[in-house]
Amino acid sequence: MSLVVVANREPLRREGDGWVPAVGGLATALLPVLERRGGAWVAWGEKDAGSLPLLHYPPAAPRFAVHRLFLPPREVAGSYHGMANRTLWPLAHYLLDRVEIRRDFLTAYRSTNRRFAEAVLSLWDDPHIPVWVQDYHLMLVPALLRAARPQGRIGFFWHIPWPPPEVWQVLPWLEELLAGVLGADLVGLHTAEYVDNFLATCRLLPGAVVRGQRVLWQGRAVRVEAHPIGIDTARFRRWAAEPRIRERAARLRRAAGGRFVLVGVDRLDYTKGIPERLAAWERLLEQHPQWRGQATLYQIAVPSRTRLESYRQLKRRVDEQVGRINGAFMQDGWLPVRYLYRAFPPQELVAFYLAADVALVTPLRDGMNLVAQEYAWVTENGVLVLSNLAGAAAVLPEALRVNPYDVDGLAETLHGILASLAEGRGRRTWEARRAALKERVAALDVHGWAARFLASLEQAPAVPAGPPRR
Ligand code: GDG
Repeated sequence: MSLVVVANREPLRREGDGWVPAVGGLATALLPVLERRGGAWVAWGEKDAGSLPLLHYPPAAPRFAVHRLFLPPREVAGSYHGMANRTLWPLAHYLLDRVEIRRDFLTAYRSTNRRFAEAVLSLWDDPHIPVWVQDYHLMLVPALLRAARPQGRIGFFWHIPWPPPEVWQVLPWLEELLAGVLGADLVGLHTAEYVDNFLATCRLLPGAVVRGQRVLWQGRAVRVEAHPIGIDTARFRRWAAEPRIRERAARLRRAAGGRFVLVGVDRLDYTKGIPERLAAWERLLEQHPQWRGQATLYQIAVPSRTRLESYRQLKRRVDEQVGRINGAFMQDGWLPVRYLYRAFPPQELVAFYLAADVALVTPLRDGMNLVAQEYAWVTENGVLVLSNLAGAAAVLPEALRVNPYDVDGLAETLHGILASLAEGRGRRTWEARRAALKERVAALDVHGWAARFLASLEQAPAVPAGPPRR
């Protein structure tokens, strides 16, 4: 065994009688690493962990094991649906009026984090084997592991934005959570901005000293680095070449009827800016009637966190908006919005990417946003419109950047893009941007992401910090 990954989500999903890799960045990035190195993945076994605590993978010639934890439903309610999704998620996305501060959430979070840490400790027999803890569900785990194995090699990656200290100060238990994360040797975030914010937040922690990109804490030096995540470029290239997918893309264009297709692909989450995007689309159709009958927006919204009232509310809002826009503008079989509220396998998303002249990736905040990279990588003649508040904007500077809150501005930008495409203006510039973006996405490939983080984690430990000077 040579690597232990700890994440809230398991990396495999059921298909028929067997298990196949889950869709999504983390499983894609880390399953091949685990297959190569051997190791273990510790996760919440959401459905049936009681009866199936251990899975070996790949089934024919197992290389690693998935340890699936059973979590009592009450604890899931407080820790996952509570602290993770109703406190930390909105806070990290700067949406302070949605943050719920509740002590029972903290109590449950402490106890699930303890269960995860105990599961790791039961199989982590050699402190040289790196343990890599993932994301905001597990902030206390690094310190729990550190307390039990002072010499252990522990990494932590934060997948969502890390806001500045002024935002974190809303949280009464910031110190406890931050001390939890600082149990790691290496903390990874997507961008330099998040790294700066993380370091600035550590200055709020009594006893922590920030030196360059290190935090001196309890006699150790914790390194903090930007490691922007990418996509599996080889896989997306293969999908984009499949005749079945290309035919599907052509059908989507024909079904749309007009000249132009736009696409949005998001989990239905209030951070993704879907109502603002639809409002911009509505504004455009009101103010520039020449696009009626000519341009169609495919909006895919993948159901997400449907147990939470705020997500149900968002769904009602989006349903209503789509109904209103289609009711107002539909004509002769043309629909301004084609709304799909369901999940799609990623290869089918590729058909939408190939079909679209414009992708609208306009989150209000986003740690990275992989849809932006997927579209930029796959598209052959499209334009990527990207929120300047997504982590992806830092790594894809050639995208056309917008402020997702500025509905009028977004409507005018879209009008400008459609007009330039319709008139064939600026073709060279769009081509140059597209080529530059493809190079960026190639360099960010997810296999490199995992390799770079682990290489940094496995470097000789940082020089002992010595007593902190102030
Ligand atoms: C978090 C952070 C950060 C899309 N539709 C379906 C589907 N997808 C895939 C996409 C894409 C992924 O899901 C979505 O990734 P994002 O990055 O856009 O967003 P989050 O889920 O919020 O992820 C984010 C990421 O972690 C990685 O660090 O970039 O900022 O919020 O790859 O293709 N997958 C399935 N069905 C769909 O219908 N199964």
